[in-house]
Amino acid sequence: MTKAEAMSSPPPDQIVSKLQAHCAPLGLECHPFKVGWYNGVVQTSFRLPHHPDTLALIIISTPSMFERIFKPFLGSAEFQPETMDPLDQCMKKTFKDLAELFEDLQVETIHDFESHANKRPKVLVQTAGHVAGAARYYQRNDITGTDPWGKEERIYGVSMHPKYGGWFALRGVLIFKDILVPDLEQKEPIDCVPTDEMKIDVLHKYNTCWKDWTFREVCVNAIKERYSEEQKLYFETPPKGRHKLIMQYQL
Ligand code: B12
Repeated sequence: MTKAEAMSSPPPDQIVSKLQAHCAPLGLECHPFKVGWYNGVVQTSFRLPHHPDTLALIIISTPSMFERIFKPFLGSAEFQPETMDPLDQCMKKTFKDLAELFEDLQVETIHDFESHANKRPKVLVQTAGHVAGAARYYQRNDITGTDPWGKEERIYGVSMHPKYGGWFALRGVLIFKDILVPDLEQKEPIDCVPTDEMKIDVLHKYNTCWKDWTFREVCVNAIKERYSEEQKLYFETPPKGRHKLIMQYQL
């Protein structure tokens, strides 16, 4: 970046507050982090190729995203049935719109569903959400006592949000390639699954019976909002059967 470009960039605080203001009415949250915080914990193969002080934001969908942007998107001319997954299409458009708010800056968008040719995800959104202080990522090795699983068993980790418990998703990241934020302060994500017993419970439910929604309720904090019955029905329905629901939303 040249000196002139650096001088013309808006201050990082303004970038973050502008994005937060745009995200809130869409049922989205965004939380800033430094690429270096993320790269500091993931294996080399998952690292993002940017300066450690580069500004990035994790984008989270809260329960109201479904009604606020997804259903309206399905009724819009931009929706192209029979191409890619409808929600992925909606998120692609939304991320594009968010990036276009900063037309003078180089903004890279990476979605949760994007992977490299070798199938490795382009970004690990649970780790990004944790280092940004947005939603704590619980992994098997967070259990301080002995855990109930066999050594060889693969137990996937799960993120939990202080307001929404498990009723949210991590949709991807925006990376401001030219913006360095050496002074950004890291926030510890709130621990809403504090005991070993609760951690075992949430990991067990997430790994064995995620379809019944119960892992989403394991949280000591009062859950502020959950998915609507309509949203639950959409996600419970296998992708092949969703076109019927989509047609109903379009009426
Ligand atoms: C591949 C994938 C799957 C695979 C494999 C799961 C897995 N975790 O590997 C399968 C198909 C099984 C799957 C299933 C599901 N998935 Co899935 N999946 C993903 C995806 C695309 C990538 C995950 C991945 O490959 N990780 C790679 C491994 C190696 O990462 P890792 O174990 O976290 O290891 C890293 C960390 O340990 C980190 N690290 C090391 N030390 C430290 C220290 C700290 C402090 C931290 C923070 C990190 C850290 O470094 C490691 C990498 O080097 C993510 C989206 C994404 N892009 O991240 C969604 C995601 C994990 N899935 C999600 C969900 C909801 C599901 C399902 C419920 C189905 C669904 N979509 O509704 C089921 C539940 C699991 C089950 N019981 O089957 C959500 C989880 C939300 C949450 N609350 O956590 C995600 C984040 C998608 C999203 N949009 O929100 N999934």
